[in-house]
Formats: sequence, structure tokens, C-alpha cells
Amino acid sequence: MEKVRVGKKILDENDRYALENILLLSRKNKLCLNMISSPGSGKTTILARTISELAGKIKIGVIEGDIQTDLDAERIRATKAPAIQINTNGACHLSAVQISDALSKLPIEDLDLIFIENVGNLVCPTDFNLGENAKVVVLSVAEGDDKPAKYPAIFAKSKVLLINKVDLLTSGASIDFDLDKVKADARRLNKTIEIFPISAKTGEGMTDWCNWLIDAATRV
Ligand SMILES: Nc1nc2c(ncn2[C@@H]2O[C@H](COP(=O)(O)OP(=O)(O)OP(=O)(O)O)[C@@H](O)[C@H]2O)c(=O)[nH]1
Ligand SMILES: [Mg+2]
Repeated sequence: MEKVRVGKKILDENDRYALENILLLSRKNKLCLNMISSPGSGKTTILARTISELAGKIKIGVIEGDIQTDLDAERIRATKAPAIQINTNGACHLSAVQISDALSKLPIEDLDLIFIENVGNLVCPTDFNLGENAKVVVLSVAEGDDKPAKYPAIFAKSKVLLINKVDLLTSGASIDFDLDKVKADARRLNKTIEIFPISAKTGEGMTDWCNWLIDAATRV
């Protein structure tokens, strides 16, 4: 009983900051996307390539969440985009108060789109509203095609599914991944989910994803 009450209190506090964040972002007409995946699916690589492909079209800032290090923020800064690193020191997801603090450090007036790269984890970040406009789930082909079935919540809650590392499917590597099955399973959970098979390495599929972002950023 006590456990339930404590959990509820944490969620209430998180939701309060999430509401502040979404109000700030909507007042300033900024799109904010919360990117969630297992460790190593390619989130930072996708962000760096997306920033480069959209240079001159959309101004992007990134909030990086990791348990330790500022390696990912450094990779984003190498593209010339602003990045704020959050270290959770063990926690498996970002919280809305951390995003509130990071937003105050980003040059938000100069940006069109703010990406949050959540801590690599397909489960914990799912239930924590950060005040984002939408969640983007990334699944790489090396992780297996059973993931929508096994981790349904994040696929049900996301606006976009990026299926990354599709270059591996034609590279001669021995990978069992049925793209059509993943699309069908994801759509069974979420009728309106947008699905983009991409390779952040070769650039395959990136144009469709970037066009979706341009459209979404101009709609806010
Ligand atoms: N073949 C291939 N490798 C990729 C692709 N995208 C990323 N990688 C590689 O996958 C590894 C992990 O990529 P990251 O971008 O660091 O993944 P991440 O999801 O940000 O990882 P965490 O932040 O630790 O959760 C790196 O070695 C990348 O070079 C891709 O499209 N194809
Ligand atoms: Mg990363």
C-alpha cells in the first residue's frame, strides 16, 4: 500500500514538470520529440545524421540522457548543434524536472526542434511523460523482430517507429529480421504509427524521415 502511494507521488511530481515543459514548448512553438530505444540501436548516430541532413532547413537542439559520460552530447556538438548532457547516475530513464532544467540551458529561441535522447532502455522511459509532443521508438534489426510483441507499450505509445541498421539486412550478415512482420506487429499495437526503415550509416530512408520532421516542425 505504501509502495503504491510513493509511486503515485513521484508520478504526480513528474507530471507537474511535464505540464510546465509542454506549456513552455507550445508557447514558443517548438516541436519536442522523445527518442526511446534499447542501448546501441543507433539513436545518437541517427540524430547526428538527421541534424546534418536538415542543416539550413530546421534548427535542432538535443538533450542527451545517459547514466554516465557526456560522450553522446560531444557527438552532437561535433555537428555544430547545441546539446545538453544529463547524467542520471544509475536511473534508467529521464524525468521531466531534468528536462525542465535542460530546456533552460538550451538556446531554445533559436531552435525549431528539440530532440530528447532518453537513456537506452525499452521499458523504463515509456511511462515517464517529459512534456514532449511525441515519442519516437527506435528498433535496430540486430535486436530481433519479436520486440514489438515482447515490449508492446513503447510501440503502442510512439508516434514514429524508426527501424534502423537496415543496411545489415543486405550486407551478407546473418540476421533474422522480418521487416514486414515488425511493421504488421507495430501497426496491430498502434494503427497510426509512422514507420521509417532507415540506415543512419548509409543514409537509406533518411529523406522520408527528414521530410516527416520538416512537416511536423512546421505544424506546431
Ligand atoms: N550498420 C549500422 N550500424 C549503425 C547504424 N546506426 C548506428 N550504428 C552503429 O551502432 C552502434 C551504436 O550506435 P549509437 O548511435 O551509439 O547508439 P545509441 O542508441 O545512441 O546508444 P546508447 O546511447 O548507448 O543507448 C555504433 O557502433 C554505430 O556506429 C546503422 O544504421 N547501421
Ligand atoms: Mg546514444
